Amino acid sequence: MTNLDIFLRDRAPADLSRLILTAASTSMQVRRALPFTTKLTRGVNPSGERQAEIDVYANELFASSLLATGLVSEVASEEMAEPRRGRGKVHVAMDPLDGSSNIATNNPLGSIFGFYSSALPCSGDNLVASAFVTYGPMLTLTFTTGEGVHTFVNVEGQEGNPFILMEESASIPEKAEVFGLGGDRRDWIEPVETFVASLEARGLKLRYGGTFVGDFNQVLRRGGIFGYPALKNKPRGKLRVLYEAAPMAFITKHAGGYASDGSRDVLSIVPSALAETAPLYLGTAGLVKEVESLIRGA
Ligand code: AFP
Repeated sequence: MTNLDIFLRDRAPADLSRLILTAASTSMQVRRALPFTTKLTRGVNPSGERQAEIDVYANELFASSLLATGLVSEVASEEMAEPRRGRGKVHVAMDPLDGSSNIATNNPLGSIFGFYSSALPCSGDNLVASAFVTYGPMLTLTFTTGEGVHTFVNVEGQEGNPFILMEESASIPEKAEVFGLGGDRRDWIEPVETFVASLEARGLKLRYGGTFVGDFNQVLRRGGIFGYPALKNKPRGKLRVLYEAAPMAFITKHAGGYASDGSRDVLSIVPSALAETAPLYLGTAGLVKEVESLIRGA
């Protein structure tokens, strides 16, 4: 059994290792708090979405634990209008609790982190690492520092660091089995409607639970495509570039897949605002390139 701290020691720079270990240990506190933080608050986040108690709680825990390392220059979050400043070098952008509208229905939830080498907002080309936590039947941490995509599972009560290696150097299967696209199907742009009809004709299974992280795990393991497309009434989609799309695109790239906004690589997008959104299609490279050329050709 390989513990997370031992694994990172040989494979990642000390500062990134420390930040990934901090996100992992803090996620255990978030998981323990889930049963007690299921309600909505009166607050709204900078994207105008109602904040659940767990959004606010997770945001506070992750922001303060990451800043306490002394390695962080700023922490920007889906739940905060302005970043919090630190005295370190790494720029962190996070979605502290992804899928909070799923907590009441006890569906998978997540936390997403992007570790950037440049001041925010900036493009995903400046990512040096990214990670996501899945609060599902198991508590898992999946990350890359640019050398493969690795998943660790939380095992309480055992020797050393409580995160144990579950899968090393994952790669997204070329043979696609599943698809999941968000938004109301009536609002999908025409090329997306055509694309999904062809996936169904090829026998791919629909897997969409309403939490990006949970749905992405399906694609990572079984091959296929996840997306939150451009909608007729929302041409820029819903998912935030800095906090959600770019960090997951970085993991997709290092698992041999591809991520597009319909016209270009998501990692090349230079957002002009912290909470800027973009359409997103990611997963098996061949499939994503297919929908990209349909959209470009439209
Ligand atoms: P919440 O955090 O508000 O639950 O939103 C989750 C999310 O950002 C992402 O995880 C999902 O893929 C997507 O939104 C679900 O959006 P729809 O509810 O419009 O399908």
